[in-house]
Amino acid sequence: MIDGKKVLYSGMQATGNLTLGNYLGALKNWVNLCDEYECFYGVANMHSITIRQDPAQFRKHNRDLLILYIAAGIDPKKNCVYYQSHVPAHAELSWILSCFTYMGELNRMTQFKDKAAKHADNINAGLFTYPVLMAADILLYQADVVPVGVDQLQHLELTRDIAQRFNGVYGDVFTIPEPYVGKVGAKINSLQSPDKKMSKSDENPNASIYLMDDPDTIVRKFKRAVTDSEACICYRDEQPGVKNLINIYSACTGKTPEETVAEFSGKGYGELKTAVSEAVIAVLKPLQDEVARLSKDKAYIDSIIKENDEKAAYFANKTLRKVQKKVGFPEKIR
Ligand code: AQP
Repeated sequence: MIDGKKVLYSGMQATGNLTLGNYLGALKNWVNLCDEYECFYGVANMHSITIRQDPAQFRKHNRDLLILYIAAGIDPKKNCVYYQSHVPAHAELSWILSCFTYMGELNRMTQFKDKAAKHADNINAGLFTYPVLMAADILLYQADVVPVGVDQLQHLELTRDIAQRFNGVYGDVFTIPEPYVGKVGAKINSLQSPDKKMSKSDENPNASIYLMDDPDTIVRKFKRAVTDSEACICYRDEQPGVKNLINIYSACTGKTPEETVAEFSGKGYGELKTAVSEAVIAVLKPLQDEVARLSKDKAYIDSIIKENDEKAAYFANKTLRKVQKKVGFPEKIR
């Protein structure tokens, strides 16, 4: 608890330009949680280097992501948006927690198996211990809740196990985090392989709508979106491409999938694609304008980075010092 509010932690990796999936599935909902919780939203850049990044591009993606958090509506004066790499306590706690995590537990993580298969030429130790760093992120801020997609539930379970194990030895040091069970965001799939999720690191640019795509690009990508030969606007698993378009339209307009199906009854895929493009453009335009405005204000963004780094470090160091004391590290002479 901070000032009577429960603490919420989440983050995104700066692994590329954000997609519509990141926005509708996560960021849009994060904004709605800002009043109810004391939120810490990290730019998870230490996680990002488990996959090779081009330094110049990576630096830009870091800043763009932080600006997007603010442009989307997270008030950086009330909540905390910060770079994970600016708070060394993440790395320090991660090391300590790795001594409370078993190899067998990490071996069971499905995301490691998936990412190792995808990046067979770079199966580094960081990819393997990624869940321990994620546990440190969450536990440093004594988070009560963590909004996670289904793909991250296993990591959150492990975080809880590590925290309970540590508390079992040393007393109540960590708050045991719960998955956030409010309204979850839409799951958006690839426009080219609609059985896979839309991903910012997808190599095919036509598979994803990027948040900064201009209207012509958005229209073109939806025109090329994979559908099927059923010629029916139905919401069912057998038609993953059409189902995905309905999900996107519904998430952008606030309608239910059933209402969307009724609206397009008897119409063709072309009409659906045009309407989806328009709905997406309408959602992204104000966001893009705000990003453009904030990007020009270097002094403001720099001041936010400094302030929020300090805020994050204050809470993180409090937990870290407690942990260091519990395990028996000698106190620093000040
Ligand atoms: N397609 C999606 N639909 C709904 N939600 C999504 N998220 C990601 N893709 C979709 C949510 O966005 C947040 C960002 O998570 P992340 O940056 O830590 O990485 P990720 O989940 O692995 O996202 P990407 O875009 O697929 O990144 P890469 O390509 O780097 O692996 C999370 O809350 C996630 O659920």
